[in-house]
Amino acid sequence: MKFPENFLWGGATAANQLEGGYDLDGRGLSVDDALPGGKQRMAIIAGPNFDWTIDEQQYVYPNHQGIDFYHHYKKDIALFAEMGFKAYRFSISWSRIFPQGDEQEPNEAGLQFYDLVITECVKHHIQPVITLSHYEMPLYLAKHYGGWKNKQLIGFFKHYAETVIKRYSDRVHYWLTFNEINSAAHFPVLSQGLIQQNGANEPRNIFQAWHNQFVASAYAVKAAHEANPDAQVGNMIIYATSYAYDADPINQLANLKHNQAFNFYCADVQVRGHYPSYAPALFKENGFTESDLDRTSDELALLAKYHVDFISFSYYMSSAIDATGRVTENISGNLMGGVKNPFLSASEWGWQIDPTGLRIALNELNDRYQVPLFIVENGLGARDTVQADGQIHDDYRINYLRAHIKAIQDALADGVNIIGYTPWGCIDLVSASTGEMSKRYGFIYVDLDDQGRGTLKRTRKDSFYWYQKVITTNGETL
Ligand code: BGP
Repeated sequence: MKFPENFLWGGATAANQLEGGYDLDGRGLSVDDALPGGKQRMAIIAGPNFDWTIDEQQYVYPNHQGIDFYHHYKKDIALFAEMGFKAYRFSISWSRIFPQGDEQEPNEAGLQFYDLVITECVKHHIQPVITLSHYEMPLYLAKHYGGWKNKQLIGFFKHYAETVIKRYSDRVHYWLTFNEINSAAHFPVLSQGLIQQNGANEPRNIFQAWHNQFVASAYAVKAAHEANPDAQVGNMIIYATSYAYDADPINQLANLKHNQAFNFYCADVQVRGHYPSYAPALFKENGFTESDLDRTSDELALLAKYHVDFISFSYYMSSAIDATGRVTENISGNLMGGVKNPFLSASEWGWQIDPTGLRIALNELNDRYQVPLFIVENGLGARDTVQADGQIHDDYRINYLRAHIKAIQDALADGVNIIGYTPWGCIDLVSASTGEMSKRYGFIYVDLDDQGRGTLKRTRKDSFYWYQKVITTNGETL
């Protein structure tokens, strides 16, 4: 099966994990700047209970320097072009544009930085695919407004989205609203600026925050379509194909419920434009009722009118559900929890590797929504070593990606409409879950360690040349 002619091969990154320059040219701090790297990080992200009242001057963690894309973007984009990228997915740092988040006037220096990045992409015939909010928001909005559970954030985000969409829409056709919006179930601090002190431990707040994000996302769809009728706006979810552990109906039912609550809930609203019929039952399971949510009829009308044009999603792993409790072997590190699937191996971080699960994901999403699908993240986090010859021979990464691209090819043959593939961390960057450099995904190696030491030198890995060939042959040579 051939890949479609205009298939968007490329790569993906996020501002907070890559840019650095966190305090340059008027940028404000973001939620991610308050999070350290290393062992404490996962506990905070998943907890999330930590003291973020400490002096902001102390937020000087090595991970905030990213890989200094802020000063290397030209070189880096040239390397993407050398691989043949048709698309580059990156995010705008909201606090670079609105340092606190609640200002009227944007920070012109911040806007200019993305002008430069976009111009560079266009110069190399690379389509920018822009995520409006990727795991960060102005820290001020989290601290002083309580994060996304506060409805005022809708207006702030609307203003931010309109500002950047108006500014860039002559050159940008693809927009994504909130990165992995459904991940708030696991990481409310990154996704919604919610910590325990402002209500993350009450599911009702997470659902209210989701509703507010749905409305904010609908405003972004409206702004993008008004600015450019050809603009395409996608939602962005983390999709982890989920299996019932066995044919026991109890497990099958638990898996169905898990899919509703995790894989589908946000997409159902953002793609179909209305809340699914199982929503009241889901609220009840989470200890609250429909009337506890503040959802106005105007907002619901907006959701119906400005649903997204396509679905984008990340895919790294699958999970297996055993509700009977018969299986006791849990899989440590698999983000979505669940039990160990005996048919699968896992990465060093416990993410279960499952290319067939990607084919299933694509079919499931296609069956349910019938809209174009864009895989905007996929990849293997691994520790790379620079060999004696100065090169990085990352055949493990090539094997992972090859198997997943084959699965995409199979899904195309199944009849699924897939518009692109942008593997995660196309250049090494700081990991979201560990806050460290040593978990790498890139085709391009960056000389930087977990303490922020290194020359920042970029080196093409073996996977660089392999992916270059994949793109030049439009997926025929894998
Ligand atoms: C996704 C996030 C990314 C990214 C990726 C890999 O969930 O959208 O920001 O980091 O996962 O995760 P990690 O860096 O934790 O390995």
